[in-house]
Amino acid sequence: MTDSTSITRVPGADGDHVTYCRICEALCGLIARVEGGKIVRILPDRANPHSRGHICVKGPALADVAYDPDRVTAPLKRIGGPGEFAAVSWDEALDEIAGRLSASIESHGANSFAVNAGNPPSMGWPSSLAAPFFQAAMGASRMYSPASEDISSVVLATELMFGTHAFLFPDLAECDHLLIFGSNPLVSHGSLVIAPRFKEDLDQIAKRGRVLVIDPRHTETARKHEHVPIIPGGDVWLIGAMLNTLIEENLIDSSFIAAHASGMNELAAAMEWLTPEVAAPRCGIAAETIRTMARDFAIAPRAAAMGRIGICRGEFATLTNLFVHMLNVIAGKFHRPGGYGWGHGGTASDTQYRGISPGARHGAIPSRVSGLPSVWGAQASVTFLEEMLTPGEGQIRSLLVVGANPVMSMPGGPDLPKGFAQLDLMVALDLYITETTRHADFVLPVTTALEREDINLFFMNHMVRPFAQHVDAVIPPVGDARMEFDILRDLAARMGRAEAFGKAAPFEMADAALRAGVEGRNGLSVERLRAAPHGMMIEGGRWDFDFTKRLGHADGKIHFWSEPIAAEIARLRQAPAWNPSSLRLINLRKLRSINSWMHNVEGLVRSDRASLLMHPDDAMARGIEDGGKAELSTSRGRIVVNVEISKEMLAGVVCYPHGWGHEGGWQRARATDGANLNMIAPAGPQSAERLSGMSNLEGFAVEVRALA
Ligand SMILES: Nc1nc2c(c(=O)[nH]1)N[C@H]1C(S)=C(S)[C@@H](COP(=O)(O)OP(=O)(O)OC[C@H]3O[C@@H](n4cnc5c(=O)[nH]c(N)nc54)[C@H](O)[C@@H]3O)O[C@H]1N2
Ligand SMILES: Nc1nc2c(c(=O)[nH]1)N[C@H]1C(S)=C(S)[C@@H](COP(=O)(O)OP(=O)(O)OC[C@H]3O[C@@H](n4cnc5c(=O)[nH]c(N)nc54)[C@H](O)[C@@H]3O)O[C@H]1N2
Ligand code: SF4
Ligand SMILES: [Mo]
Repeated sequence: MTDSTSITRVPGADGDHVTYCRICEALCGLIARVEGGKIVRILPDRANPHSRGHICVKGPALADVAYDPDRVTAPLKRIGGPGEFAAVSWDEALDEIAGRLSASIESHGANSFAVNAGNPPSMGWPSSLAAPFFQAAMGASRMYSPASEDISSVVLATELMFGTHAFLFPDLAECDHLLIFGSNPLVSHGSLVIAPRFKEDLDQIAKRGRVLVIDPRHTETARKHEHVPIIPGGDVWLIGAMLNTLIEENLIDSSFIAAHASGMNELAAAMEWLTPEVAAPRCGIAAETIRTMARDFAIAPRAAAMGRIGICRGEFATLTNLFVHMLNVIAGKFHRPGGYGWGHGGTASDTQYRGISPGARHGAIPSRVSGLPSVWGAQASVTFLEEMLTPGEGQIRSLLVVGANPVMSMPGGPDLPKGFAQLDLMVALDLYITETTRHADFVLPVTTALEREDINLFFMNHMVRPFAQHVDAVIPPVGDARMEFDILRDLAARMGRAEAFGKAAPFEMADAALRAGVEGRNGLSVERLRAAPHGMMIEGGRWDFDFTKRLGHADGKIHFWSEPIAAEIARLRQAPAWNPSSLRLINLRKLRSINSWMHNVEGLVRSDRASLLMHPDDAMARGIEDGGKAELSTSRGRIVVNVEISKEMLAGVVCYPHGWGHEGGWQRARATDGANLNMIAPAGPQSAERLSGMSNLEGFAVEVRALA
């Protein structure tokens, strides 16, 4: 326990500083102890009423990142080949960038400029605003992000059914029967549903009722609960057949559907063929089990079904996510205690939820060459390279990368440098010289979470128990690092284009959002949060609002039927069966890693290793030994991987993490021996789901061969 009398708020002052982790969505409360101006320890903040002392190994490692000798702490300018940089002053860097970017945009047009914004900046408030504001300042429309490896399919499913992008999530606090499709919250700590004590929530649900984990791997979460093994990509069949059963056996909430939904009859007719018998061989689950799962779910009074990344990136990612939404609504689990629906946190308001801005609508900004749709304003990653390489109006000629590592995180990422080489200018804002930033003309140093004031604004509305926190910086910026927002506003000003950043500072905008939100009437404001450094629970009342005011379709209904839904169900019906002779690959998240960027922390990587998990029968059939090396290949190429034989895997399915196989200036990371999975993942515009532009990263065909 920390002694509250030693709490200080002055950045860099000795004593204990209250802060929170921004590595994953759990946003655990932290206490950073400063001595002699340096952080000497990071502890859990037991006084944080939301995380109540929960942290994982990665939280304390934020200090290792802050003080990492490999960290970029001065603006760097390229003086030679990739990775060859010299330190320059901020003025020199920003003036030269302003001049070159202005010239490039003047000769090639605003849409020759593109932004690639990554996951880490989206975890903070001012940092998440920086890239979109700069994009607007340039008048450019193309934004690349990890959305198409992460959330585009679920965002689109929500848009099609509800006419909004607000996230729907299960009420873990009161649920008694939870279905988890493709998520491993005991390792990931949850995504799009925020509960830092997810593990405890699941234990409580299991005590009251049941937790079913539908996953091809016997995961950490599956081991503690009821595991339903599934063939990768089988969820669309399983859930479709569960819907078919509910309709067939009339286990549907008819009065809710009559009042609030449209298209039920069309959907029912279109699902008639998708019986449990048809689905069973496609998902590897017996027809009777599918029926029982559907019935048990329907009759449980407080039940919810949630999905996450394991169902977001297969060949039918959007339809799978539509089916999860439909399962909840049709079985009568929507917007009720223990069920599934929107949150009611700090900034939630009917106006904020309702509708979608024109630029964020599905397909508003189609890709230039292949015409893949944008989702939520984001371009499909698989079009990035061709948009750099294909000549013509709108060819990407200048690029700003803010906290993204697409060479590691996008399918086909290792080919992106071919595109980077054609650019007039590439600027990156990052903590490290990475596989991506080593190709930039300038790398500009940014602050870590410990060096900035922040507020958990973006995350408030999908917390199981709404919570708000504002924190000050723990230490001043290390070296010459600056906040993304300040860097890009300064750069836009030097280009004479700062108006898009507006007059309001980020925390004034946050204050306005809080005051406009549901708790605004109760006096929630930044000032009030400043007075509660450990953060405060905000009792929005999860179901205490009129959900119909948030439905964005013109008819005010939840749509079960529309042209895209019809087309996807028809496409499913025609889908060829999987050839069982080839192996399928799924992705793995590990506790000590976060995507591609914490492998330079000795304490984390020492006992972490990228290995291909493989079922004993599959290994034996190929003469592969535990701990041996193997070649993992697809039609795109081959990588060498370590093999771990594991009964966790379903036979026929192998599993490997992304974010390994390092190059660049992070020396410890470079010494690790993994390989970049996105070198062999399906890439290029043909590989994506056409409807959402979602990358096909889950369950693709691979071959594995023993290496001597
Ligand atoms: N420690 C750690 N935590 C993280 C991250 C990290 O890198 N490390 N990354 C963060 C990020 S960016 C995100 S988006 C979240 C993601 O959060 P989660 O979605 O919980 O992430 P995963 O742990 O990858 O869980 C996905 C699960 O889906 C399973 N799966 C794969 N294919 C299928 C399938 O076809 N059907 C079904 N039913 N299951 C399938 C996988 O075996 C895996 O167990 O995690 C966040 N948290
Ligand atoms: N094959 C495969 N590919 C995947 C996934 C998968 O499961 N399998 N997962 C996908 C998912 S869900 C995601 S979210 C993406 C992640 O994709 P990205 O966001 O592109 O990659 P990250 O590894 O999160 O790292 C981004 C960069 O941010 C830097 N960084 C860290 N903190 C900060 C900061 O505060 N500010 C700034 N400016 N930079 C910072 C890091 O040094 C790193 O270079 O990967 C996706 N790609
Ligand atoms: S679970 Fe770990 S990485 Fe995620 S917020 Fe908490 S301490 Fe940070
Ligand atoms: Mo993600």
